[in-house]
Amino acid sequence: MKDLIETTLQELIPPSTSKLFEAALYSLEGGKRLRPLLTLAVADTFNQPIETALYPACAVELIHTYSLIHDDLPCMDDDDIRRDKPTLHKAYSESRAILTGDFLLTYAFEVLAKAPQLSPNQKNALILTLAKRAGSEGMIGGQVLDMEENSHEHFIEMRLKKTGALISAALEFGGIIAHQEDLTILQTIGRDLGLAFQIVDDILDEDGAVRMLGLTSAQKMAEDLYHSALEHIQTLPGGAPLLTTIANEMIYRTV
Ligand code: GRG
Repeated sequence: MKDLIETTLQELIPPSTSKLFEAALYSLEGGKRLRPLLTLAVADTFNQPIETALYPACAVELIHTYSLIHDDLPCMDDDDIRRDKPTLHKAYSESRAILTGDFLLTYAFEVLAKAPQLSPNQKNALILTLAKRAGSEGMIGGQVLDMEENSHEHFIEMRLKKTGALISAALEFGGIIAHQEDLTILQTIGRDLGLAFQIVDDILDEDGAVRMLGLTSAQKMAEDLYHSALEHIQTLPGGAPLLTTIANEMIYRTV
């Protein structure tokens, strides 16, 4: 499945002489593709052909990559390394990093609008879902809380929005593509898995949740959330073994 994601990303952003595409490809390279894998796994769970989910799955990865590029900028987290190589603003320039992030964000919505084999209603639902999850009530709202607010007070809310919202979008996408009317269970899984994923990230960075709760409590919180997500995953058709595997990889990752 990861191969299909890579091939589709190459189709969407082919190697070219464009400086923008060159920088976009540089940043896209090396991601684990967890979010697009979630979309494909949910579509597969509901017996939907994977091909119909590829463009939407890649749109989520484009948004995720844009968020990493902008998050790494000197005015945000000021990071030097991303995906095992220099961050985009280090390898190129700050202006190129801002514009490449802007391009990936904009292009994600173009990719949804031109996704093959989906109805206008499905595309509309995908666009609305991604806009909401990536926007002020989701990822950007979470980033604002992270940068500007008392992070202790907003401990859960910040993590749910900053990280959980896009993971939820990835799962909801699978449901929309598979014509599911009720996305509540996918949203619940997204909430638990997204929060657990961010707490694991805090643990690996020895930051955030660890400073606030201590290592043991942070680990217990991540475990509890992961098991809650698993219980919900197991109520999906066939017990959703593929989704279980990806959820497991997200929580028990070593990098
Ligand atoms: C600046 C618009 C804007 C948003 C920033 C999501 C986010 C908000 C910033 C990303 C920084 C970060 C480390 C967030 C925590 C979530 C996380 C662990 C991201 C890394 O995701 P992986 O492990 O990365 O899936 P790869 O590289 O494998 O895709």
